[in-house]
Amino acid sequence: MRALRPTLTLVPLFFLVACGGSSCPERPAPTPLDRNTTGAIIGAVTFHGDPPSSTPVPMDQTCTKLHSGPITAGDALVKSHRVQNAFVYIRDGLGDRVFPQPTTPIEIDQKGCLFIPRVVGAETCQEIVFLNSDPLLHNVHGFAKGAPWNFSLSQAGSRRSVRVPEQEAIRVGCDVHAWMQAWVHVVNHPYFAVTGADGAFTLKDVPPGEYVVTSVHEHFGTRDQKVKVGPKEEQAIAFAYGDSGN
Ligand SMILES: [Cu+2]
Repeated sequence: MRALRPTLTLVPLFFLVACGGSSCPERPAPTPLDRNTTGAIIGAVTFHGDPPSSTPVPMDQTCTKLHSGPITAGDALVKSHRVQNAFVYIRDGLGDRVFPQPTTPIEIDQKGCLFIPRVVGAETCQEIVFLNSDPLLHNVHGFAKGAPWNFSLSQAGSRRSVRVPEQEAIRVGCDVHAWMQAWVHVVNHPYFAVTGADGAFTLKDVPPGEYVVTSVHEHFGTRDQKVKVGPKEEQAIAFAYGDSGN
């Protein structure tokens, strides 16, 4: 007769996902998307006039040692009139369409005592992983209106996830290092982009329709553009900040 062994139920730590007290229900069945008719919205975000400079970062000694050159916050990156880190998304026009829940996580690293990247987009309830690549304590404080979160990532390699159930633009900070800041823009569909150094964006697989597309920048503010996308059309729009703001 075999000896009875105690059964241990182990809950791996990585299954403990913070959701700020709100639940993330399964999405209803996605609305069929006919890819034979979908189009695209492309364009660029520009700034005209004297380009603002990114805020210098007054890092402490420990964090400064992780860098070899000058450090800026990356909050106002403009090069050749092109605006980096603008969040561009379809704000209106998708109606009640439901899209498949994304299964790939978004990652934000805490590296060199900065959040990298500084601006991300995510879908509602998509896994957002925060990790710490620095040999020191960081904290992740998400100032979400509905479901704020606040936890520590104590050492290099520490990671923890959140899922945000509501559409919201969330400022994220580190309570240990006051200069650390990131923005997580949460929407309930896949039509969003964060501009790179060339200021460009592409929203692919857009169903035919009339939309309001919005650009959000943490310093330059919000701009709207209306656009009509016909079957298989690629429509170009532009967002301009600064002197000739539209
Ligand atoms: Cu920190």
